[in-house]
Amino acid sequence: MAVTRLCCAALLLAVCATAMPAHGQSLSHQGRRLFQMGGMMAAGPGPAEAPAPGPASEGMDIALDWGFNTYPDEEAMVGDSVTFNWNGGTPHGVYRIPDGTCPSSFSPAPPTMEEVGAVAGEGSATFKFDAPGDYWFACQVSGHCASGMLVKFTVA
Ligand SMILES: [Cu+2]
Repeated sequence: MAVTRLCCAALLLAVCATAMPAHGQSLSHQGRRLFQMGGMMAAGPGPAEAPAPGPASEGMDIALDWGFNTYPDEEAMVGDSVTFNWNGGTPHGVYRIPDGTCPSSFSPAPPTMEEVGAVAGEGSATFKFDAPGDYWFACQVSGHCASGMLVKFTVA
């Protein structure tokens, strides 16, 4: 997409320069501006390149800084998702657990007990709520759940 835009800008520059040679000075000025715009689009890894957010019915993403915090209960709608982000160097992960009790060990038992994000020094893990109900998530690193890495979502 970005490359296509850049080509369009370059093509437009060429067409303008060819079609109206009498005003070469100002056109080359405009052409340069167009080219710069194209370059900005090509270089933009940020918001300009991100897909447009969909309608509300497609759900929103709730971002959580995942660490040794105390998390208030959260609410979400079916179709929403939560994204846990951590990069503090302390290894963390994300595990869905059946209830608000920190498990003594973390091993998969779908659907209410499953790994959402593997343990890593930094990471990002997303879980999408596809049904109403209560969802709990905890960090599966030993002791972290008891230290506050536990959050409840009520999904309607
Ligand atoms: Cu942790």
